[in-house]
Amino acid sequence: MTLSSLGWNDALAADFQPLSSLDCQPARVVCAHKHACDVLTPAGLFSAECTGRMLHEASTTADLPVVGDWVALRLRPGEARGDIHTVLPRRTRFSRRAAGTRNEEQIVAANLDTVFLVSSLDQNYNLRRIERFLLLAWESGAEPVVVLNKADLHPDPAAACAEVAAVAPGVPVAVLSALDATGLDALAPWLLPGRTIALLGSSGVGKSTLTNRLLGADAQLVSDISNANYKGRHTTTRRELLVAPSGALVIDTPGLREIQFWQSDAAAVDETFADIGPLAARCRFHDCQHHGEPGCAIEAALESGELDAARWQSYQKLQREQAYAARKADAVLDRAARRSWKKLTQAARARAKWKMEP
Ligand SMILES: Nc1nc2c(ncn2[C@@H]2O[C@H](COP(=O)(O)OP(=O)(O)OP(=O)(O)O)[C@@H](O)[C@H]2O)c(=O)[nH]1
Ligand SMILES: [Mg+2]
Ligand SMILES: [Zn+2]
Repeated sequence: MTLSSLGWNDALAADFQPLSSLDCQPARVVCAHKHACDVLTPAGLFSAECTGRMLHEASTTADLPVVGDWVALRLRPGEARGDIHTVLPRRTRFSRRAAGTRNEEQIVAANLDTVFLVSSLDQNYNLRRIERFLLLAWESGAEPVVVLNKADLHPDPAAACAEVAAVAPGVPVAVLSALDATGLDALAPWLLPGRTIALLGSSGVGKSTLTNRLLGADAQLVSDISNANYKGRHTTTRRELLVAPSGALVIDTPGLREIQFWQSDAAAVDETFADIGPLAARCRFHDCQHHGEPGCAIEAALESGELDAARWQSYQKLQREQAYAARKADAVLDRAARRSWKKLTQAARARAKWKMEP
């Protein structure tokens, strides 16, 4: 295994350059716990802890490593363990708002090239949920692919595929059954060496079943380090990022129950609803509210059936949520800025006082 087979590239190398003097090496996070991680390097798998300094300087959990991150690792001499000094800047990140009331970003996985948005063609099949996932995927910066699993449970998978393609303009849609191992070939274009793919979706849609299919039977055994070379504690490790036989790096994630947006941007809404923008551009007034104005192309399209009413409602709802999330994120930034300003001014006052004292 080489760094590039783990997804390393020139841009990451440039970011890492100043850290190499710290006696650190790059490592990829395959599983993140609270303050510790399992990381993979060309030499194998290691347990690693964040340094106290790193924990101290982390202002939110988003500053701590997540699966898929690249970190600067310093190995402890003679041990299969090391310390994480920093997280390298993330290329892409799949985030949502943390569950509960806290207004905090939860990063589900980082440095993804592709996200497989897995839905099941059973009673949980839901176009509106697919739209929500698509919105998160567009915000992540990774390329989305909709995967419709459990085709064996649907009377007409092709019809479902067409329906999904209509709400996911420009996004590839694959229909398959992970259980029967049918239709898996459709995913081959993304399963490329050194490319990182995360499987995301609600609980029970078959992400882990599909992951196992993509990885083959011995996947869990691939490239685990032989701890025989190292003294010290034996470490048990759990992995979420695994290497597929094709060389692709596959991340299985736990099912997302709530899909709340984090600092979502309006561009992601436009991408998710790529059919609506051009339609609205045909309204007579450029600031048309699509609410009774003359020459409204949206209302005409709703009437003719060209635009599905449920999709239009979903668009409006997600747009409102997006605007709300953006306002909230701004407020958090404001508070953080004010806090650090207060610290600065307090320090300055303390200095001034100290100078004035005889
Ligand atoms: N009929 C059918 N069942 C499937 C298929 N894929 C997965 N399942 C079943 O769906 C159930 C849930 O599968 P998992 O792979 O655990 O789902 P998951 O998405 O990983 O769920 P979480 O880990 O909770 O997020 C299991 O009972 C699987 O056997 C499929 O293609 N067809
Ligand atoms: Mg699972
Ligand atoms: Zn209009």
